[in-house]
Amino acid sequence: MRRRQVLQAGLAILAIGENAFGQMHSAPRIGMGGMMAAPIAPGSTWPVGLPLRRLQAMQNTSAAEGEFQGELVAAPYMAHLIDGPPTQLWGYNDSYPGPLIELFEGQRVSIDFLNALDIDSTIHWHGLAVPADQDGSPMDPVPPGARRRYAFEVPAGSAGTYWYHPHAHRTTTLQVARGLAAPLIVRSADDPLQGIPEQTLMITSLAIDAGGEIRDARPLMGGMRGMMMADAGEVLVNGQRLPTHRVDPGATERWRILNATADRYMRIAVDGHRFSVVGTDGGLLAQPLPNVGDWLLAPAQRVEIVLTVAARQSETFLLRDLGYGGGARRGLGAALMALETTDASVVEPIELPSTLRPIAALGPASIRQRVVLSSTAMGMMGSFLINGRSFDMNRVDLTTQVDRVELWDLVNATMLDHPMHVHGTQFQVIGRTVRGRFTPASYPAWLDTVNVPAGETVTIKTQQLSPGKRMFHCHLLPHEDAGMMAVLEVLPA
Ligand SMILES: [Cu+2]
Repeated sequence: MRRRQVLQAGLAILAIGENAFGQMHSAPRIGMGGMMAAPIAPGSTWPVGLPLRRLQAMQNTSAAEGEFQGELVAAPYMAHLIDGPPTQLWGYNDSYPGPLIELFEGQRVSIDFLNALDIDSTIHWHGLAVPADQDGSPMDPVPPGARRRYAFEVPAGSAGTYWYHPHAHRTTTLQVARGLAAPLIVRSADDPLQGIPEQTLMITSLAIDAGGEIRDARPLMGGMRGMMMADAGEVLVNGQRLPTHRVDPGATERWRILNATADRYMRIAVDGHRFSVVGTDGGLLAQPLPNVGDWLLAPAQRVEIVLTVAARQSETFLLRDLGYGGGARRGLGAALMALETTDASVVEPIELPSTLRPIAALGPASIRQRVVLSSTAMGMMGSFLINGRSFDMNRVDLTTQVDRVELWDLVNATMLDHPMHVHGTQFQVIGRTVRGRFTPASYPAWLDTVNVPAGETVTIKTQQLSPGKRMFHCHLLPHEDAGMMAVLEVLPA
């Protein structure tokens, strides 16, 4: 009891220290120094150290075999996040994060959506290959007060960790920053990691001012305000600030970690631990990637790791964002979650299988496209462009054909990193070119979002499986809203 109180006090001090770093826009590495007040109301505190909330899966209201039915309402609601005034969030079904949707490969899904906000919204099923007209793109807005049904089939082989969020024209940042984001997990009947206990860790950020209001979450016209917003936010796991996750010493767990922040790069690490990476955006790797110390998680990316906790009783280790320099002002770093071992006896670790799930080679590419990311003369303050143009949903910027395998060279001619996201498919990174020197990717992985570092070229192999117009954009959401988005038209084969 006493030890626990001491620990929580320690976490509180740590949290305040981290806040100080966030406020000072300072070094990418985090430290313990700095004792400034938290950026919320005087006398209010954000509770830390509470037991990690386990996200509950949304109930399937269909009794039919192979079918999932549910309802999502996007609406403002009052949430009690801090020991202080309540905060008006925008939530799916009055929850933050929104409800976890758990699906199975091959399932027919139908989700009724009611937009109870006062602006257009959509639901984008990030990373899932659903038909273009069910993808919740800005071309398909759901007006305030309107309902629509999203219907699609969960693709075979798509088991993995996804999320859903609004994708309305010019207001995606606003809507995500106010709370509209939620995890979606696709399961397969033959998961090779089935026996390993699992946690979903949904990382979001929220900026709350002294009155309990969401700060700086307004539609953004340029990059500058977005930067301010990102720097000011508190990073939360499953909607909680620095929660405590208790496990038995020596236990092995599978964590699905989602970067669902609007615009924050994170480099994930656990103090005193190394882990195996077993999956990326689109699901499992072919083989576990062992002995990993930290992992870059760009905005919108997911990673699945398997971690064997130290065989030591009653100790605390922090899951951290170590910070990342490549996004310029975005490398802040933060403590995300305390991993605390119980005083139970040490349990036996679970061995990982040597192979997970084969990753199909996409076959030879029949065409190579060049996609240049650039910025206007104003640079950081102005617009970011794709092939010299700002987003116009009435224009087609790139074309492809159903099933055609293509190489895309994503050339970043700006001074910032951009996490680039292609709708409707999962692609593979072939390699990176830095100062003219090409380095092939060392293992295949399914991604829907790839970080393209400043000045580098990332080459991906990609294929679209159904016709229609798809979005291709930067997932730093303020960049997307400011026009760093293109239309990819997929023509019938
Ligand atoms: Cu960008």
